[in-house]
Amino acid sequence: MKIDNIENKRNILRMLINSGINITPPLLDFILLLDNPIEIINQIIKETSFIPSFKSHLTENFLKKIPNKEIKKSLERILIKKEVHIIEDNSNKKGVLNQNQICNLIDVKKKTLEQERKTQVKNLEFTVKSSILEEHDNNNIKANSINKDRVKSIESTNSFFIFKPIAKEYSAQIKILKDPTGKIYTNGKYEDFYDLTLDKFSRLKKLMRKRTEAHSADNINNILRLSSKVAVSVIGMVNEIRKTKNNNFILTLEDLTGLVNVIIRKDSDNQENIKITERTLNDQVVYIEGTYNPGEKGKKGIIYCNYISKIDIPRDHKPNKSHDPLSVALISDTHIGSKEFEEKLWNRFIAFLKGKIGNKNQRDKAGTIKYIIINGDLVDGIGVYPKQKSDLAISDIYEQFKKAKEILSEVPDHIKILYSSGNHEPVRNALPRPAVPKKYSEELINIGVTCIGNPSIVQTHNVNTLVYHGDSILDLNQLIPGLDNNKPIDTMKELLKCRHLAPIYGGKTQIAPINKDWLVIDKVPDIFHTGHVHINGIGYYNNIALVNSGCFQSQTEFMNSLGIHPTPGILSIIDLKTLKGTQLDLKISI
Ligand code: D5M
Ligand code: FE
Ligand code: ZN
Repeated sequence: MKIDNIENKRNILRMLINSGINITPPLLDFILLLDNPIEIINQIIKETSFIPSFKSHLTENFLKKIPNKEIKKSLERILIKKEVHIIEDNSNKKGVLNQNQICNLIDVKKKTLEQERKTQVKNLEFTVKSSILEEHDNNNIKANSINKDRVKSIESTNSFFIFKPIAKEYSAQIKILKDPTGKIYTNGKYEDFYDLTLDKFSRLKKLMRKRTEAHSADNINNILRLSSKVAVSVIGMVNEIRKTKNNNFILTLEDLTGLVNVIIRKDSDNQENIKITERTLNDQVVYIEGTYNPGEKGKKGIIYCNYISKIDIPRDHKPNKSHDPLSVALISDTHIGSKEFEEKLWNRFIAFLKGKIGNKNQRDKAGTIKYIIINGDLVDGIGVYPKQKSDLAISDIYEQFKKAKEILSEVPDHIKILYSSGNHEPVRNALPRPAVPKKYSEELINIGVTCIGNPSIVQTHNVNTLVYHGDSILDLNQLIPGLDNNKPIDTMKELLKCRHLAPIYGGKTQIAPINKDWLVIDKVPDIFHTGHVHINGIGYYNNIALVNSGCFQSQTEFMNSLGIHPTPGILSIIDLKTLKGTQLDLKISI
């Protein structure tokens, strides 16, 4: 045996012992002849982690006495994938394994597979190909488009597989970095709105100044004093935006020193300027570069814009990640108490968390879930919209919470639940919202649920999630061309670009008059989680993972009248180590 084989053998034995897996010396020798034995052993370890008979008190001596049937089975599975490769390579191997042996092994595998099919024994699927779990890179993919043919493999209810969630081995690490609960008092005076706007502007201006180009932006009063054409730059809040009959845009910008008009011409050399302006709304903060043209004899001057930008998220933003192989499930809008609450889908979610459904990959994924964030509308509440009563199966708010406690008690204990308030919770509707008061949530707290306000920032295992119910998404969709309710991710990107969760006043989104603006996105999150629209989405923006968590409620009459077609039961999971997103459609097979 070659020196590197001896080293490999030691490593392999160490890996196996650490994983509690038995192997016989002949099988070990066999593996060492393969192309990449360490990789194969890694796969075996991964694949056999659910097989109870692999659990043993292992020593090297013990290894020799243990039958290796199951290891062999696992190996066959791997070999069938590698068969062509091995056969091609065989002529170069000087080891004991000949082509006949390999062919025999493959024959055995084929026969086993045949038999399995005949006896209708459902087996675990180990290939990634068969998984309905969709890994997303920088794409915004609709879960609805998941290929249904692949789905059949999800059903694998073999009772002999033990579910060992890795998340159980880690203690929860939760920090609530931002939560408005208990800090949102208002005097109820008109001046409170003024204070809020001042705070919004000064926070957003500070963020804008971090952009290198905006370092030397001037105050509006200084610009208005200019008496000749000169290049200027300014940071201002949009007081008004309109399109002229020639399809140019005129912005009225405001800062603490004055107001100035800005013209953005439709034939601007930089068409990006037009694209940004089309998506600019009142009360947003923008940075403008251009030429100031002083007005003649008492007329107001105007800035001819040649560059406009929003604060945005730095392109090279490096998100925080966890060192541990854990993940967070992001949900919202269960609407417990509503006749349309999809309890069957909820039960599938619980079964998934318990490792009772899903193929090997899906169970592995379920085992990594350490946290669940519920982003509002856990209960349907009472009196939230006209004629809601006829949509309610449980019309008492306390009873709704009792039911919530019942169903959340089913979540395995090692998973920590955070629960933030939506517009259906019994708290004030205006943003920011406090956590649900104890008189409703006491039983939830007793089972370990942490109640927080909305918006909040939650750190789980080093990763910061901005939790915002999403009330303003509908307003933006109505006002910005190209945005629509079926693509919540695009709207979430707009919110990130303007660094504000509800950039406009006066729409459906109520904002409380307080002296601090809780809706400014000061801190760039690692995960941005919204709900409310009831239509799921997953994507990325400058390395931030974006999730709109859909719902667990089917369409109500009210939604029907609004033309909203919800997508219940699509579960979004974000891996905290990689920030990769996974969507699982719980509707498909049970
Ligand atoms: O919101 C349920 C769905 O209805 C979601 O898609 C938002 C939409 N919705 C809610 N309220 C309104 C109003 N007032 N106008 C238009 N669309 C609305 P939920 O928060 O669960 O009731
Ligand atoms: Fe909702
Ligand atoms: Zn809502």
